[in-house]
Amino acid sequence: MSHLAQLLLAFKEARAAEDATISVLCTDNVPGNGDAIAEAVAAYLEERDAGSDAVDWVQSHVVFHNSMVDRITSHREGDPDVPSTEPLPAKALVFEDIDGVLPASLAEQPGVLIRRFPGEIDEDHELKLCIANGIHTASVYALALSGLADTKAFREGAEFSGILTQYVDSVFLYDILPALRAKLSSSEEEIREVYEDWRARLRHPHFGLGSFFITQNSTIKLQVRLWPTISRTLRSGQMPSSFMAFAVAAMLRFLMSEGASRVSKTKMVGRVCVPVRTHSEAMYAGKRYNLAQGWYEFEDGDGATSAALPDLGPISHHQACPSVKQLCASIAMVLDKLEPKMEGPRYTLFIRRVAETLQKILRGASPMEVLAEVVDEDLDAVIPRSREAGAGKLADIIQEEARRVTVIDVHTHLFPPEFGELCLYNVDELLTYHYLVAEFFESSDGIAPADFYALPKQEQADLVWKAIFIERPPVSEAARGVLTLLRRLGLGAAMNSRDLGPVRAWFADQDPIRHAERTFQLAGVKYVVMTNIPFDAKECPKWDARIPFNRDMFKTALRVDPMLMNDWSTVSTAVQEAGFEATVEGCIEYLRHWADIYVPEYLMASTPHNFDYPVTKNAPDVPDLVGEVLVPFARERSLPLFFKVGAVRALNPDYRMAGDGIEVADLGFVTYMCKTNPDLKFFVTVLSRDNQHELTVLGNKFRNLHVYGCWWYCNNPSIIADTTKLRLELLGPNFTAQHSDCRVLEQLLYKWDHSRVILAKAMIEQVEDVAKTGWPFTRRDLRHLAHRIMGGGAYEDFMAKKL
Ligand code: FIX
Ligand code: ZN
Repeated sequence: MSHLAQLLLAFKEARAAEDATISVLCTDNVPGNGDAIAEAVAAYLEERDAGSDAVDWVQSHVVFHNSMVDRITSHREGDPDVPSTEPLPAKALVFEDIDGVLPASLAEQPGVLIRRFPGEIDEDHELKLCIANGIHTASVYALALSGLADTKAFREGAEFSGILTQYVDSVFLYDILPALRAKLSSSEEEIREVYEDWRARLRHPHFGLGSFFITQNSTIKLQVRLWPTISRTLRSGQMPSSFMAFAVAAMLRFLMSEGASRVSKTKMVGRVCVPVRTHSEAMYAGKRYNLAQGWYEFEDGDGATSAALPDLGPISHHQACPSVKQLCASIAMVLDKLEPKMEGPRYTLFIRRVAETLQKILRGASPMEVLAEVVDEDLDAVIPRSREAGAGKLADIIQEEARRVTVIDVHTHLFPPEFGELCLYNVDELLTYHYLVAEFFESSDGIAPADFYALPKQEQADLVWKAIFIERPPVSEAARGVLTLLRRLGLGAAMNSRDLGPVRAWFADQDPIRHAERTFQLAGVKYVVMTNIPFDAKECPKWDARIPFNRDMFKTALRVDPMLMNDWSTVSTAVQEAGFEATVEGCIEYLRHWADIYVPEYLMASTPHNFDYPVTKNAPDVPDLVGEVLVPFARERSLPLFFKVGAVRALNPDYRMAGDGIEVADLGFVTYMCKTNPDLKFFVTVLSRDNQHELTVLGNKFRNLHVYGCWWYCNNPSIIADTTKLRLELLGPNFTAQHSDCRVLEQLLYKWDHSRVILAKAMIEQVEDVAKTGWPFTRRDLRHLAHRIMGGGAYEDFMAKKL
């Protein structure tokens, strides 16, 4: 501190800050760090220069900003000198600047936030302590005891990643979120954002800290990271969850020493539950651990916590395991010391839960086994209705399940990155999505569609950006979508600066295959179904070249619109060009040829305007392509027919792709098809809201009909909400609630993000009403519901159904 004080004095003497203010920015991790430094500097100056004006000068010329730093960088595997990289946290650096002396440009830096109001930064600290740090502290003792030496155990694909993630999600949902919701002025959304940011880091492939390293200073960490949540929960009259009881039990088990092998008064030796044969001795913060031999040195602070707990020595003989009562007494000794002090029946019950969990571990169950049990019990526990107080009510759980379920997307226009230019991604493609282009024509300052389309893509994108996002407030669903997805990609700061340059540069940097994988993962999409068109001149060569791609991510669909339209001229030309005869049999051969290449999920078409079937007006020499080709072929290959009903193509031809309209369709043909082909399966979605009711009833009348998706002009929150509620009421969990129709890869992010929220709302309304009857819904039921209507459960069920 003396150096800083001397430096400031030097500035004073050099008159360096006559008209300016000096900002001292701390990058340590202590709350109130600016205030503490200000005090220390003042104390130093007073002592050194008593009577001088130095203290006054510092007070009037220097601002010591309180700050919060959140950047934990571990090192590259095998090379301690190279820092590992992870995505920038949303709040990497937060500075308090009540007087507004910091330059505005600082806040434009990615990850930097400026807090201008007193108390704001305290909320940032509280959020970080209770969420990020709290989650770490709730996890690492169980990890260390399980021989998992670092938090890489959370990464996708790691052995316990699934269960650990469910665990921390639950600690957040049941304990941390409600406690913070009651205490802070931040909105629930803000609190959730902090958690999601942290969760993504914890699971990120380049993130991971030593579990033992994080176990340090355990008693203090229990006090500052978990106890605020536990005590607030108890004070609000609620019970901490069984997950929180597990967190405390695991920590206390870690702090139980082998007794005899105490290294010093405060340094002790503990024993892991699951040794790791391949491990060699390692160090953390001046202490050693050896997972092969199963021991670790640790300190709990002053030794008092461990002293309150039974020694591990005698417990190794199973009979000697302390009773729950004995454990309760020990645990109470530890928890009674924490502030604020707790008492009362709920506190006693919480201690009992911790003791029971601890006893299971002491009796030989591994922490991961015990955790699996906790997760399982939670899945089968009856969930309280939302009108009842506390966390983990129906609404919370449904939102959570809808947020986390991995979805399948049954109809898109996406292509795998291996298909080159057909795989659309990046901000220019996003801005020239036809939904936005149509909005642009509504708002544009006179540019004719033909002139617009004549421009290069980037210029089109610039015009759309300017018209929809800069010159007018972006409020439509399609515009909101762009903003959502840019933020989800971590481009929020660039986007808010309204400059497309950095955004374009970011996209240009992406490796398409990695970018696609990451986008699927971020959007929580398991697979998408493409739209594969044998009549398409751009797509055919990709298939002719047999380009390999990831079929687990991209499934195929054989699109046959010209056949459905009975467009004999297009069909016969294509069939002949492919080397088959222009006959009914030739058409079927043609479909066989493409089906063998694609291996499609279904045959699909968008029914033309005024479509009707059976058709009466065909020319006598033209075959009935639906009845003679499509239907027999679908039967031969057991392929469902997948229809999209109600688009009026080229309603405004000048708008080109953005010019399709909508009609209220006659669904008579759906009834006819379902009735006359009871052995064939049909999927149907409609474009007009006015057709939704009728279609839902048809879904209720025909066991070979599956209703899916809210398509295009129905893919707006207000319509999705109504439609989904209606479907739940009439069809139960037997429909596929949504498909995205994405054309540009990153749209998966917004279309699914938005849908998850709105589908959850519809489920909540319906399930709450059912729950009023007293039906005991469990979390397993609600997970099942989300899986059926969003995760492909109902779709795959229908596909497998025997007719
Ligand atoms: O027929 C379709 O598959 C439609 O989804 C498209 O034609 C339409 O352009 C679209 O992208 C709607 O979302
Ligand atoms: Zn489509």
